[in-house]
Amino acid sequence: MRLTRMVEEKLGILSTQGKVIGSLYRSMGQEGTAVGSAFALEPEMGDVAAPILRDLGAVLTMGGTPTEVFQQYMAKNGPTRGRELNIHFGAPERNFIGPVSMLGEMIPLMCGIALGFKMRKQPGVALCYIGDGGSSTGPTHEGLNLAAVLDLPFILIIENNGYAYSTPTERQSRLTRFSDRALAYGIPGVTVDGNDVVAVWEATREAADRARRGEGPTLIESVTFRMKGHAQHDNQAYVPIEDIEEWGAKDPIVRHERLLLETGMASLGDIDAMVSDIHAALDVAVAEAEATPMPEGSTALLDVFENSVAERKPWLAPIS
Ligand SMILES: Cc1ncc(C[n+]2csc(CCOP(=O)(O)OP(=O)(O)O)c2C)c(N)n1
Repeated sequence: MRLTRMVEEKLGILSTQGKVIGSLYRSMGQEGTAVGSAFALEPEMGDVAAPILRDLGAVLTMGGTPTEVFQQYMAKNGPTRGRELNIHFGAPERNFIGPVSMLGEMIPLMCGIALGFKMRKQPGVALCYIGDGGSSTGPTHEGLNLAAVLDLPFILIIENNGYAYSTPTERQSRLTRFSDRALAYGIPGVTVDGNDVVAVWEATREAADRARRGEGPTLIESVTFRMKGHAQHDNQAYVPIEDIEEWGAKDPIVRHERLLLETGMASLGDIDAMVSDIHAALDVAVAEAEATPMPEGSTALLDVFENSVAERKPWLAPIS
């Protein structure tokens, strides 16, 4: 969680320096949801996650590196070689899949992966994330219904962070608990404190165990708060300041550090040392990303569509 926060803080600096291409999407306040859930997966059993914009913590937990994240944000010759930005990248060999931008579309897609696990009798579980806003889209319903009727090893986490861009949650749904939607699909639904990383871990672990036992999907609503605007350009003037203060006091990192200190699992010195290590590692990662060249312009049209399309259509062919 601390690594996630610090990567985004570094990105804030890079953005101010004009080095970030496109916008910067923060997940501040939501690290407990992303990290707790991804940590509950068992990559060696084949489990796969599909992180979206507020889930940098899941990307890093699954083995995405800060260097890759910086390269993506700077459109360098990194994971997607400038074809995609921010955390729109995946590494199937490291068990995380890059997102399709159209909100909700990852749900049927991840159901396909879950169906593959089931048909091959493999123990893997597919975990998908969606925001409160994205949960209103058609594919969310279609996907979850499909997962339910086919008893797929699938988990959907609805990250209820109070806003979808500027639309507050009460304009998104008449329900006060998104987990109540599970009833309509005939599957279990739980609401969890998304700022309690251990609670998120436990709920996801339980859902993964169920899925592995062949008992089908679970819907988890993680209640949290988007502490920054939709992206760097959004000053979230529409969010009451009292709400930001209230949720700031429930910061998932501070809460977990308190737990570690109170239970004696870590000392202040341990935490300080960890933060120093992260600082040093991120300096290296930024330097690596800055030293990475921009992708070759002549290749810009390759790997966007299937490459033979570029070869067949002269106007799509690489520019020489
Ligand atoms: C189908 C679709 N509609 C609109 C968008 C543009 N869009 C991207 S993120 C976003 C807000 C999403 O809100 P929410 O799902 O609550 O997630 P949050 O940003 O709060 O994490 C919108 C409208 C999109 N990507 N896909």
